[in-house]
Amino acid sequence: MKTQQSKFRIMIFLWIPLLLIGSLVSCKNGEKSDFSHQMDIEERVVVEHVTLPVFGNLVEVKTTGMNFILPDEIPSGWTTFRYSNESQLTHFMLIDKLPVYKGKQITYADFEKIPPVFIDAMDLINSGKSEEGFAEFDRLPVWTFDIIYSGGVGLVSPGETAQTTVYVEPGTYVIECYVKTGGKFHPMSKQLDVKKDSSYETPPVSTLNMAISREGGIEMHEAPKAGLHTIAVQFKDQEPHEHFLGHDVNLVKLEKDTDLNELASWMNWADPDGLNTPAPVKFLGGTQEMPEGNTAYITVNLKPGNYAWVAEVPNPRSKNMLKTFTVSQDENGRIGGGKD
Ligand SMILES: [Cu+2]
Repeated sequence: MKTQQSKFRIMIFLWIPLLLIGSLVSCKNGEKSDFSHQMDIEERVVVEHVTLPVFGNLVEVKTTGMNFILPDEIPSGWTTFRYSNESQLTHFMLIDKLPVYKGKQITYADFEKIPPVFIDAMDLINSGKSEEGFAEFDRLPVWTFDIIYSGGVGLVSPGETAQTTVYVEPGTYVIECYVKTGGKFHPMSKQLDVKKDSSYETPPVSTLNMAISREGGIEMHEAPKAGLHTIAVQFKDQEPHEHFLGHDVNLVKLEKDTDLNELASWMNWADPDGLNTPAPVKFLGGTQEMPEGNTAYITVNLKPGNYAWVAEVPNPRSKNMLKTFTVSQDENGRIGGGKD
């Protein structure tokens, strides 16, 4: 724990000059299989005329304002989170597994002490007091660094529905989103209890494979064609980046006027303009960060067009974590990597 805290402080120290510079400048692979062979489909739903398969237990999550609407308790095992954003703002749903600290289960009430620290820190950073802002993080409870980020659905734009399947262990969880409105983190969270169950142990079946790591960035060697895909995202490693969080994968629909540099800088919460709504692009889900060795499954119906995968990290392009690609009707889909 002490080591982690020291590392955290060192990272803050190293990171402050980067923030100041930034402020000055900008003030494992699954197996291929046909869907007909899936054993775990329990329910199907029609989304834009396509049936999305469900793997394991289906948990429907809805946002209608600054809220998460979902059951208070779900069974453990493979779980498909289908997240409908019916609000006017971009959100995501990150699944935090709360730790047991000194023999005591950390609760939702304990968790609620964290967002105000980030809000106060960001206020100071936004007013140019970066050093004071980062000093605020000393107020974080020590167990903050034992929270396990356990996947979830990536950024989802207003009016969109996205679906991601992850394995959830029994435990006490919080679902959260820390996108900003008016420069302030929402905050937006809900307690979720996961009870031990053995009904959902069959892993999803993927049609495409992706890996993400510090060394290779986002790697996806098969070009997706238009249609329904379940993409296995393997977290080959996981370590905090400059913003103290690990890497994740978000799907972006690119338009002719999309500015990839603007998108890249938006992906860093510590940038005063980062993660602030409205988002500069349309987000179509993805997976939140998971510990090394885990695999999340993104199920998406891809229409022809231009897209990007992007991680919510500072400077994603330099880390090969902003990858453009084209989805075509024919065999000519291609993966790109740095289109301007
Ligand atoms: Cu949100």
